[in-house]
Amino acid sequence: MNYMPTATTNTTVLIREKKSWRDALNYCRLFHTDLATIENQAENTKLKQLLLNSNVESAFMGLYRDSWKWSDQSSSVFTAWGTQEPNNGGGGEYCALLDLLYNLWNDVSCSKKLKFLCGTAKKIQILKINMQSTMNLDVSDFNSTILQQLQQKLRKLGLLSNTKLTWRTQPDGQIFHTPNEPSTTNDTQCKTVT
Ligand SMILES: [Ca+2]
Repeated sequence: MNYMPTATTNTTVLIREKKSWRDALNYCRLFHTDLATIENQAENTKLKQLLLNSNVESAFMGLYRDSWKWSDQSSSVFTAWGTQEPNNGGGGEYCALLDLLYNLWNDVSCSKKLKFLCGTAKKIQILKINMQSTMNLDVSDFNSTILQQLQQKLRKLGLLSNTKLTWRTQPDGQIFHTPNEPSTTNDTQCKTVT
């Protein structure tokens, strides 16, 4: 089996239920991946737009101190603090907020109950498989059976139970390709999504 390069895509969801930063973190880790990380201007703009479209003024993200770091261990150095922020107002502002009203990041008390942004990391891995058959069968008829067996085998090797395994359709619309005779090998691909 050939392991192809993996790709990671991130999505961010807004949770409207108000929670303290710590409770928000627990919620995100339970139902998503972590509190959201904002790593560049494009993401910052996208998330501000998400709040705007959702009619939500502000929301917690994963940034906290001391010193400032992201809850998902991201090493991102991007920041978009307001000019007077982070000001640690009153000496107890240890969690970061994306604030649409003032168009900035602000440090606020972690015990404040606020809406929050959860990030979900989706990891995609593409596997290329060579199959050999002693019989002259059209494997297309058995693709779901083969996929089930493959999933069982990969589970035994440590595949996570929330991983979805699917065949990858080739640009020509086919899943399986038969190479030129005399080889009986079928070359195909499937992908796993965690
Ligand atoms: Ca502040």
